[in-house]
Amino acid sequence: ATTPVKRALLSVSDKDGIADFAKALAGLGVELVSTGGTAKLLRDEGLDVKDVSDLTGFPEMMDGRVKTLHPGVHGGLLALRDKDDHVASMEEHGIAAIDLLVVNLYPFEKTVAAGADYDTCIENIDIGGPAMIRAAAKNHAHVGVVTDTEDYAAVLAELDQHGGLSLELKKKLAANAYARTAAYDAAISTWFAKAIGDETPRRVTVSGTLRQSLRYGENPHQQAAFYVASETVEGVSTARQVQGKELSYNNINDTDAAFELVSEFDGGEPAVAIIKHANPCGVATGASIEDAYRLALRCDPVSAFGGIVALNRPLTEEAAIEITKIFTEVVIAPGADEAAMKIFAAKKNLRLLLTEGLADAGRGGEMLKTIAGGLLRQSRDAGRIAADDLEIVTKRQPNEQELADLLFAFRVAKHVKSNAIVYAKDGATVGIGAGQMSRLDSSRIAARKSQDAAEACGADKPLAVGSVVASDAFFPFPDGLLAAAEAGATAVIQPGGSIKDKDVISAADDAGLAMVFTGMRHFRH
Ligand code: 93A
Repeated sequence: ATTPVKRALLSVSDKDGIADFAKALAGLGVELVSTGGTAKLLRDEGLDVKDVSDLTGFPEMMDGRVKTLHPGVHGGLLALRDKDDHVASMEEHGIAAIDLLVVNLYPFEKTVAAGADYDTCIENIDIGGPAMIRAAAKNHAHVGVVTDTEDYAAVLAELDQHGGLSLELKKKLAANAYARTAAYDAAISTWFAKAIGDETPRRVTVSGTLRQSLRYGENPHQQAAFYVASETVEGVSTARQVQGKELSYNNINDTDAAFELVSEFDGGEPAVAIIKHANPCGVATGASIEDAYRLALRCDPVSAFGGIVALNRPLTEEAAIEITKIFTEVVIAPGADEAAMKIFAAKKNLRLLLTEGLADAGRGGEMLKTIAGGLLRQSRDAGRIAADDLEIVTKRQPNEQELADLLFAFRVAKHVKSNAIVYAKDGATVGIGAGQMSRLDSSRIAARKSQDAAEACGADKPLAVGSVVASDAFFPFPDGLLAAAEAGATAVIQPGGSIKDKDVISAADDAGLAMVFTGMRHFRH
């Protein structure tokens, strides 16, 4: 099952490491065949290389669209070496067996990510490469197929030690090769659907590349791994971990929630979000990042224990001192200064992730959720409410501070699992009710949290007194709203749109509340 490698075909767009790899192959006595650009590079490195056109008897033509699509190549990849009639066909047609195929494809994904125009994207659809990859992978009993630069070392190691490739490695390479062509076509079909404005393509394809196998999933009996998409977005998938234990499944999920939330506060003041179980237990803006952290922590210091902290500014020494006062699992921030890093270094287990900047909260993209036997697909909730979008529905208008807090609270509520109720005051949450089946229960929980927070910080009245309240969806009845008024809220932000809106508005008027409608709902499940 170990097959020798006498001839290798190398055709790569990403030329990283190819010269060294080819040199090593040549050193092992392997004959090299290459397409134009790859052949030129290898010759410049002093290697002896045959042109693919020597195998095909055709020049590369049509801007390179046709270079390897020929029986001289595909026969050499697909022929069964142990089948007489296959061998006879090779001899009859002068086809040379190819034992190792090294191909990486035209950079379609990168071309799209760079915002290239339609024609450029089309030109970057590789045809010959995937055809060769699929052929070689089908014939893995005889052919090794390398589609990732990171596999060069493993191939060389086997050739060096065993003088050939083991069936085990060839199977592994073949499986990865089909995953590569599948991902490639997934990227093309996704781009195409977008380019023609098809929001509901007949088929959806998802792809990702393994970043990290995880010790377990949400629970220890669940197997898990972390895959990253080809499209890069600032956040947990692109951040650099500078210290701490390996991230767990729940860490990654919560860190994502935390960073997405704090990225809502891009242009504004320093902001901090503390996340537990994918819900914020405190979010605040402040004069400084350490100030914002203290205020975020004040909202629910009990839940913040073992939480995930996201910052919209680089971590400072002062913030690092504050954060390390309690047990925190992960901190993610767009940078950290030296002094802050020193303080964190003393907490070996604390994971610190650094990003280059914030995520674009208004970006598009899609969300996928698996259900039993299927997938649900929707566009990302990129909705952001600004002051101009608001409709004031009560007799009383919100004052300037209330208005700012309403917008803040609604932006936070977008990141709280439904039903979401968020009390906020002076740019900081003071009570959050999440994930309840009734909006009234979320209201009650948020109010209770604000009492607990008051007790914890020694305030003489619940923090919700004099606050504003946000609801991710409309109040179906006045009860939830009245609970908020009772808790001390003076202004309300909610989507509106209930058949009982009239009753809710008059209840707000009776309670002296100011209320605004956003016309946009932010369910999150
Ligand atoms: O335009 S293609 O689809 N037509 C082909 O016949 C073909 N054969 C290999 N592109 C083709 N390739 C691709 O060329 C390979 O997948 C590789 O990405 C690239 C290498 O070209 P060069 O060696 O000229 O840089």
